[in-house]
Amino acid sequence: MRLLLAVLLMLASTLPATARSNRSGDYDYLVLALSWSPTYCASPAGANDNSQCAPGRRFAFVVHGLWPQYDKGWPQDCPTDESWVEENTIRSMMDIMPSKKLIIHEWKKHGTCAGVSQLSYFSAIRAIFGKVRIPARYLSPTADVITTPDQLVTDFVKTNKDLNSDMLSVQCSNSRDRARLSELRICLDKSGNFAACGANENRSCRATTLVMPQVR
Ligand code: U2P
Repeated sequence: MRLLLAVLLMLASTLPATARSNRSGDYDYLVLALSWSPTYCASPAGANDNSQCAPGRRFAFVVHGLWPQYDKGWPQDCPTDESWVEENTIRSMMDIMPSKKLIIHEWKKHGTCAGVSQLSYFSAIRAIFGKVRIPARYLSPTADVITTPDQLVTDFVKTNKDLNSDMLSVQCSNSRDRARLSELRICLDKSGNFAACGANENRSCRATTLVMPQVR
């Protein structure tokens, strides 16, 4: 009997995050994922993405998404009666989230789990992105920025008085020595205040040199 219980507990700990509930609004904290657009645009996916990557689209940090998170794992694709995203809503977000497909995808996968209406979800993205101060050197670099993951975090902490290093997670390509920044994740509590990240953000970039390709 005890063995059966132990096996069941072990199995439960390996179930996907969505096993917890997938009920909209049931989550522990939020992540604002900021993508470094030039890295994305240099990737095969970016090559086909005109709205974000066509010549002259000089995006730097853009919003990837606002993600409700469990302490470990996250809910996704929660039931919704707002599955349609209006053209107006999409247009209103394109300046900070410059891809129609992404906007729709992020609402369906993550926004539906946030426990708020679609309009409130996109308003929250704008409000939270608006309060993150991007350090000047990352606003629109015209040459590649060569830095380190720690330096990137330090710069954000210095520029944002309410941010600490445990509230940020740097994501990069796999390489251990020289890697490109793919995104910076910023953690928040359920009220939208910057807060310490959970286990999902433990795997921060380990590269010794972090390259942030210049805006195009
Ligand atoms: O990291 C690769 C992709 O996994 C999804 N992801 C990652 C971390 C997390 O906390 N939550 C999450 O959903 C993202 O998928 P997307 O939203 O792009 O479909 C991320 O791109």
